[in-house]
Amino acid sequence: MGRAKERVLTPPAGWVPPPPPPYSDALEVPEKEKEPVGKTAAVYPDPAGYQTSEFMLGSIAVGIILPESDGSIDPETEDWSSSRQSQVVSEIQAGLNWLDARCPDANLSFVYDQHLGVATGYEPINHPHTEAYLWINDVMDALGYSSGSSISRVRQYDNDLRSSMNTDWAITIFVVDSYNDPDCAFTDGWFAFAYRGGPYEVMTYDNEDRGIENMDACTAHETAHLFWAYDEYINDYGSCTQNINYLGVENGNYHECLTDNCLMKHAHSGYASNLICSYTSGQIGWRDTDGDHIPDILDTYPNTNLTVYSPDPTTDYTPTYRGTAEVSPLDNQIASTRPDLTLNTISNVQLRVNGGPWFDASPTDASFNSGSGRFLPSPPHLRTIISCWVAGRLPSRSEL
Ligand SMILES: [Ca+2]
Ligand SMILES: [Ca+2]
Ligand SMILES: [Ca+2]
Ligand SMILES: [Ca+2]
Ligand SMILES: [Zn+2]
Repeated sequence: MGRAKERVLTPPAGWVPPPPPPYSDALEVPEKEKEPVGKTAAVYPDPAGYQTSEFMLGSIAVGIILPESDGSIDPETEDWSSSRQSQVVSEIQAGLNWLDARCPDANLSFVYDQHLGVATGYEPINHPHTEAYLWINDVMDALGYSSGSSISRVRQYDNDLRSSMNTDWAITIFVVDSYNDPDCAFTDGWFAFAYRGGPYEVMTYDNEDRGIENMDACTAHETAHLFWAYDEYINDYGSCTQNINYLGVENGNYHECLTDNCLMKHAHSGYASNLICSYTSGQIGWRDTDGDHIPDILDTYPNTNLTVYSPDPTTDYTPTYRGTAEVSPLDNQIASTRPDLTLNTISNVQLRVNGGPWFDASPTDASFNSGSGRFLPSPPHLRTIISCWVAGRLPSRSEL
């Protein structure tokens, strides 16, 4: 049976092809990479290895990695100059400082680990964004991370950054040189993307037609994705009810339900107008329902417990009382299987007997995640009331 010849239609004069379907530049980490078990599992209260950017509060280590093609695999078309590399770093820092300025209560701080010009055999800009793993694997290999997928390599790097820089979170920002590229975009038209929840975002030097001078806006937008923000412009998987983030905040400013400007709706005009809508704020963990300047995620009381002394009453004149004080994280709405996290710590535990003066309990562990007090009580035939006061971000007390 013969096959019909393919028909080739000539478009009428003046015809403009329809734009490609709009894609969300926020990617979901593949299912098998989402919550790997084993060595990355959480040791309470530390985050699991896959929780590198769970909510945007506290200190953030930022790896800035600029791949440099060396011609060993692909023909070379780009070469960084040090002045353009400096531009990239200062634009990124401006974008992150912009986020800090939007929410002082988030207490954000950033520390940087810069790798400007890591050799790769590929010319990243001459690949589709779906092949980013090729050059990411290459540069992560050069940085000492040579096993696993590109996501897992960058995660390992993020975790190392977090521990060496002693921060709450870590993210990686790759910037691909696009200086000589005609459309300043990957071969499939993408020019920036990020994984929701981390571990990395990718930008091109020129941000398509927006120019390096607008990389700060792009950085703020992509970094919000790393901390679970959704896009609000029309896109292939957006909806008003999508709500996968720590607080479970819906995408209420998605273009179908609300038209407010926002960093996540119009990255550049939202940025220029200093606009982050309340939905995006909630998605990245900035919501403060009671307005006391302590974000909801950290606005929790520690749990305290004094252990009843046995026997009661006792004839022991020097009984040792024990108790525990623990931070109590808010439920993590991303998934019930993901550990709940908090940045709160127990800073002090105090005791008093029968309304007397407060005195410090002695911790039995260095981190004060449990505390015990030793003291001489009043004569044991009298009823003794022991009070425990725990200072965390918010104090808590219990009585025995
Ligand atoms: Ca090169
Ligand atoms: Ca291109
Ligand atoms: Ca700028
Ligand atoms: Ca609050
Ligand atoms: Zn986006």
